[in-house]
Amino acid sequence: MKSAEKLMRRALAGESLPRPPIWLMRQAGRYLPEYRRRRAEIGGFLDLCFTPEAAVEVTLQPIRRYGFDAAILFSDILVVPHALGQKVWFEEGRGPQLEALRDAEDVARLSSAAMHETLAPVYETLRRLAVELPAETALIGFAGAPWTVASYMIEGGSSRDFATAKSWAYSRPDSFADLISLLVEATADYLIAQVEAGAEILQIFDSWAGVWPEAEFRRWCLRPVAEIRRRVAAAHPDIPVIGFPRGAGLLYRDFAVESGCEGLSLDTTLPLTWARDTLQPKATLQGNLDPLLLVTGGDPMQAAVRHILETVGKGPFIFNLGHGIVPQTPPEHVAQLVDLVRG
Ligand code: 1CP
Repeated sequence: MKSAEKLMRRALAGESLPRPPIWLMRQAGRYLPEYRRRRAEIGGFLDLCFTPEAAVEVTLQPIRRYGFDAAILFSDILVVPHALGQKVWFEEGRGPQLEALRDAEDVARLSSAAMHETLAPVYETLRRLAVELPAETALIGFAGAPWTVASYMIEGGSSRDFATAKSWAYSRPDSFADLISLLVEATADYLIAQVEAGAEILQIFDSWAGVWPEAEFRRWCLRPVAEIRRRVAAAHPDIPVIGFPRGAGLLYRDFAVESGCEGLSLDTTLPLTWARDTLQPKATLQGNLDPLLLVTGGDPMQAAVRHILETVGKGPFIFNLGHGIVPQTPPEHVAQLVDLVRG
């Protein structure tokens, strides 16, 4: 099947479909026993990302089980800092850890010179997926947005309040801007290379976009993503991009108008009638079931799914969660969700 004919691509082209396509953020991962087995065999998380045979396998696991309309490349947003020369490691149960950047000199030491070489296994994974996926399944490539990736680079891992990264941006905006520019350039090149390896759709995850006041949201989230989107379009005008400015609230509207993204992934908290009236005329919506309702299952999940389908399901729309699947999700609930949406 040609890319443009796949349900995901039709939805992103603005078509309203009789039933919405469905895929789930973090659809590969720890809630699946077959993922945990493969992960235990291979050892390190980055080894899993950089071993094409294994990364292809875990990408395909949820496709085999549930027949989602899209497969998302198995990798992580933090392969970019790794490829720029920063030390990144994953410890069981602790999440990602990085050797934190402290100042302008640390930023100046980063380099994209070896990036494509380091990321070559990711491109190989995409090439193999493009061959192995079922004909109707779209292949999604992705990257983190500059701000979200920068937050991990400065905080040295996950953060509750982003105090170190935000303070740097407020007190030393010039060196912070240098880091964001480097990430804009590297991320655009990385996404373009993913398309050349077979990605048919791209998603840009700005998971921590919701922590900024308006002016800083525009400067550090919206403008960098719009610049990446512009560069990808210049190289590959036919590839749609889904933006995910999680937590941006009313600023989702500015993002819809100015980012250039065809798709808008809605977080769990965004009011759906507002999204339908304000955002859906401008972009294909994706979302936004609470991942914890997928853990709960049963009537509460069914009622929420019905509400989403009734409000924004007429399209253009892609069914998804409002954030990634959590590890305690029962795999049977995912099967029930897929039946319900396709029902
Ligand atoms: O132990 C393990 O097996 C590692 C758990 C894990 C997995 C399965 C991590 C570490 N990353 C991933 C895969 C991953 N990460 C994918 C591909 C799988 C899929 O979607 O099916 C994708 C798209 C991501 C993206 C990602 N990584 C984001 C953006 C989306 C989001 O959830 O907000 C972020 C913020 C990360 C950082 C990261 N990597 C890993 C973890 C546990 C985290 C989150 C840490 C935190 O909450 O701060």
